[in-house]
Amino acid sequence: MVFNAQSISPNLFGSEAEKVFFQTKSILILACGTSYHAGLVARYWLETVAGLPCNVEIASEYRYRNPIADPHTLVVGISQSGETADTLAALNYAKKLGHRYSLAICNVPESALIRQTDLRFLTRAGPEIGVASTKAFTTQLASLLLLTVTLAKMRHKLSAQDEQQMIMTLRHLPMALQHALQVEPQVRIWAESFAQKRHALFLGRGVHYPIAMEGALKLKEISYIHAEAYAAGELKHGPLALVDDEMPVVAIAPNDQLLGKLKSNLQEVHARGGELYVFADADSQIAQSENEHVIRLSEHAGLLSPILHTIPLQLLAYHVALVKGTDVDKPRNLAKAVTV
Ligand code: F1P
Repeated sequence: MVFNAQSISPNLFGSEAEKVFFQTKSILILACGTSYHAGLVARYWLETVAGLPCNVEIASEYRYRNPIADPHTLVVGISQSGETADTLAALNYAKKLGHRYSLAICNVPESALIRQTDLRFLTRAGPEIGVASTKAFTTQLASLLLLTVTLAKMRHKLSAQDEQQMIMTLRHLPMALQHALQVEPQVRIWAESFAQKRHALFLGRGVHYPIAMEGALKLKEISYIHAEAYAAGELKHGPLALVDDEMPVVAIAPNDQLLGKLKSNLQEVHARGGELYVFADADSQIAQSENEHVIRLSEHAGLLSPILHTIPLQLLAYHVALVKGTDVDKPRNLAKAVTV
């Protein structure tokens, strides 16, 4: 994605965008797989920064429900390929129900999704060679953050000073991602022991819960390890029964306001003899111990944190796949674009 703006404007999303954004009172996001996880992250941003109600639906299920449409709801379709049949069908269904305007966040300019939507934001991540979305995911997140900031600005939720701060934050993203990539040698060591496992649990809270979901999906897709993600507070409602020394538990533990709560969930894993693999920030108050391994990114990155915490999770899936000798670019049974 190319972002050189001095100020953030609706024009980033096409010439019609200003008119549509002024009328927008809520957001409906439709997507599948990794793109769905990007939508779940965006919901936190849209609610918190732009003060907009937001609903995120799995596109493959949406058309089997009878939701109430609202012409002031902007429908956002997210898709790397822009050819995912369920996402296209869900957008059509939303239109039929009475939703008026749609926006595509997509990587492929000539795709069906781009043709069928009113507004568009091209992520320009370059071709995704592998089947599993990786750079498409981080660019989708960056695009959704830009959308959030644009809507927040138009809704007067952002002062000029806040906007400048946000632009600085977005400009800082490439460098912050470079730093995040530096944890690769540590992740490679973890991958050796993960490759021996058959199952894994991923835990996150708040905006990092969908990041845990994406980490689990990547491990499944390219390493063929059964992985499930839970909101950490859900542990005691069932999954805790699975925890033993054969079940690695990966936790996303940034230094945010939910860290204290997350730590008490991790304590429950500890007490059952589980082995913890924690992705923390440099300033997260988390101590390494015999059964608790910690990899730290740089200091807590605020709104950018979910984007940065994606990197070590993608690296983990990648290195486990390399150790296991699976094909990282062409995982069995999966297609790049699911067009049926
Ligand atoms: C959705 C998706 C990808 C996944 C795989 C199959 O694709 O589920 O997230 O990695 O490629 O399709 P898209 O709608 O984002 O192109």
